[in-house]
Amino acid sequence: MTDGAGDGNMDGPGGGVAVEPLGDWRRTHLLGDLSAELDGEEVVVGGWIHETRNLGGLCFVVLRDRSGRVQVTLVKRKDGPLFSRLASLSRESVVMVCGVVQASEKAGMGFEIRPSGVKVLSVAEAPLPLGVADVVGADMDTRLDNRFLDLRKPEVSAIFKIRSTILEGVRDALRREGFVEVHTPKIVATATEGGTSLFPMKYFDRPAFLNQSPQLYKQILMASGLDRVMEIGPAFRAEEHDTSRHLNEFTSIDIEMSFADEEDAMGMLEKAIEGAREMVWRENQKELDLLGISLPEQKPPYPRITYDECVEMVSSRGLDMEWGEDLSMEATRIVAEEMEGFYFITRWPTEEKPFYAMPFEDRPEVCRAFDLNYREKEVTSGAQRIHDPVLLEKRIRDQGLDPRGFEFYLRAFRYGVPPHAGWGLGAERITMIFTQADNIRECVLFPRDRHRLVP
Ligand code: AMO
Repeated sequence: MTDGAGDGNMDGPGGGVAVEPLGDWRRTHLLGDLSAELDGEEVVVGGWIHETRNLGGLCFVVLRDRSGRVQVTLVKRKDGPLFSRLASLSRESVVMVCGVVQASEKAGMGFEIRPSGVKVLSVAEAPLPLGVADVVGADMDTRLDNRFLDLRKPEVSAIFKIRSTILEGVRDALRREGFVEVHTPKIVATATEGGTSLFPMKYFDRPAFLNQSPQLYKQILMASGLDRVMEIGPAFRAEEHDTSRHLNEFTSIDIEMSFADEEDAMGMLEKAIEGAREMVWRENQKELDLLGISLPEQKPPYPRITYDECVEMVSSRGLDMEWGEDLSMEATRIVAEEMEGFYFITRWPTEEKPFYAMPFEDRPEVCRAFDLNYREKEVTSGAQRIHDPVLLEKRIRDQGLDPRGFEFYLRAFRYGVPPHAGWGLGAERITMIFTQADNIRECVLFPRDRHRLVP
């Protein structure tokens, strides 16, 4: 490996500092893997210049990568050109450093790197639109406009590391239960969750929409014999909401399972969430510590309360509520005060839920639908579905929809389909709970909301 200082230079954009090609330099370690135990070992590391303290004869450069930070110590008298090259670089420039790990009681971490070579790979312009090392928080819009910089803060990227583990934990739990991961179309001709919240688009010369949910497709797959399917994918809702809980594009974790009712689906949801919780607990202690939080301790089974009981509870607290209407924010808050953490609300009014929810045989005004809430936040809805094509077509009509638009879906129920149930869990909503984020935008890299289409 050649010493990068001074060879193959090209003038960079940042104040005439030369940048160099990567060449044959490769990292031997991530910064977080270094320790005083490697005393005397030669290493090659790469990262961003987090901060520089130049004391004249001595310069401390703190390098940062995804795993941590390390101090590189330069001595002017000994390091000559290396010193001037590294000490003068702007914050957030990207460098590789080759050097020796030196145990040192004076260094904050008990060791430092004494460099023998440096490669400047990219020079950051100054001033930065968003400070990375600053303790003072920027407003949400500035952060999202400069998300790539925002994510360099470990407490911001921690959320996405946890989100990644949540998805892995859910996937792992479901695969163990025999679920097949599928991908259904996002460009569709029909509404599933109600016609008002669709984003229209043009599909060549035909009108089409961005899908609100894989609902119809995952149900069609129950007629395919795949038996248990799961999908993690985007869902689009043209809702005008401008809240801390709603996005216009979110990631939906969906399942559908055959020969099952809503109770089976609820049990599977408990397994999925518990699988995610255990995996985050095992793999993300560092991120949880960074965020200064601990995971919810509640284990399944989660308590269940019926819609009827909710109405009773809410009315007994003096809030006016008609049987049949959705739970208002205020009503949900009252219920959440009684129920801790995760809880299911079951047996919803049939008219309150989508056409595909299965009504109870002996009380058809109530259906086999459920929500899972965490405190006052809804995280999942699900149901046992209607699998009788005649009843299904009637329910589509009852809800003012045109069955002709659903012909491709109804067909799947005419040639043998088992009873089935499933749910949709919002990836951002569950990430909010696990990371204690108070705004859903913290849990999505590039949010699409009422105002935000870029970046
Ligand atoms: P629902 O419309 O309740 O049900 O959505 C399921 C879950 O998706 C999440 N979610 C959202 N997250 C962020 N922003 C939004 N605008 C948003 N809308 C929904 C929530 C919600 O609980 N087909 C059914 C599911 C099923 O029955 O299988 C459905 O889509 O966490």
